[in-house]
Amino acid sequence: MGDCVEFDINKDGSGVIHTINPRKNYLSRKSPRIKGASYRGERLEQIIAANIDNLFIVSSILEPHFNNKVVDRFIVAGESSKLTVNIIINKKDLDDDELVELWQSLYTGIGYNAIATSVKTGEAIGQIIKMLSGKKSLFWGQSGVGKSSLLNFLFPHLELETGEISSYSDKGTHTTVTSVMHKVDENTFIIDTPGVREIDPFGIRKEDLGHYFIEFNDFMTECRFNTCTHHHEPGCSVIEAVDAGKISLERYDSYLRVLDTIEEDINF
Ligand SMILES: Nc1nc2c(ncn2[C@@H]2O[C@H](COP(=O)(O)OP(=O)(O)O)[C@@H](O)[C@H]2O)c(=O)[nH]1
Ligand SMILES: [Mg+2]
Ligand SMILES: [Zn+2]
Repeated sequence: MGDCVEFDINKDGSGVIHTINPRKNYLSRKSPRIKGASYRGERLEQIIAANIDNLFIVSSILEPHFNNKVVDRFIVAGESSKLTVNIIINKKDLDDDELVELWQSLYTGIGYNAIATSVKTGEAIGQIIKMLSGKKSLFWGQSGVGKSSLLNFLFPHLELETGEISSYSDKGTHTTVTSVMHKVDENTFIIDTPGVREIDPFGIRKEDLGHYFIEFNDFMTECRFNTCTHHHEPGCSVIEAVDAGKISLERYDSYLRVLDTIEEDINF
């Protein structure tokens, strides 16, 4: 979805695609495991969308509860796909404890554009509309966080269904994930994706993962070993930065969790 193609029009009006232009970027993941499959087959790369100007990782502070581990996995997928990553924390109206501000400042401190919104009050939604105009944007996040509600608020004519239950069956992973691209005007496109429960950043090597936790980059070059995975190695500057409070413990913990799944899953 989202590829730019060149095509010829036949006399009868049908078209023939002759060139798919190179992709500026694309977002992919490993195809979900098929439950009960007996073979230990290779999980193939699945392209979710191509040539995206802005990725919006959408979460909510409550209902469902903000889960920074999930957000960080989305960030890794976005960074490793060379997307411009933005973070939306929605349902700010439900937050009595000012938790939104804490998470927002963590992510803005790293350098991300993190926006706290409420579809109920309309707060900060004007900020988003400016970023969407004339661009191709992808809205990505768990089911129920308010992606479709946000898009309806911004573009009422879309009339997207909201409040639907998760597209996943109770049994879990054997489901199809389909994204829908909405044309808002001549140059503005939004891709709305149903809840994606499991994100497997595709094809990331252990020693490369640190690059996708962008605040690690300042320190990584100082690690004693250039193959350092910032896990246990002596002379690791990332671990030193965590100990010194220069890298947040929450983010480092996310990093370790993603690292762990790479060890289990990827064989090169
Ligand atoms: N309180 C509150 N509820 C919201 C907000 N945004 C969405 N919702 C509700 O959250 C539920 C899920 O929204 P939906 O847009 O379908 O989420 P999606 O699965 O991410 O597309 C719906 O019942 C919405 O009315 C918000 O900012 N505040
Ligand atoms: Mg939706
Ligand atoms: Zn290190």
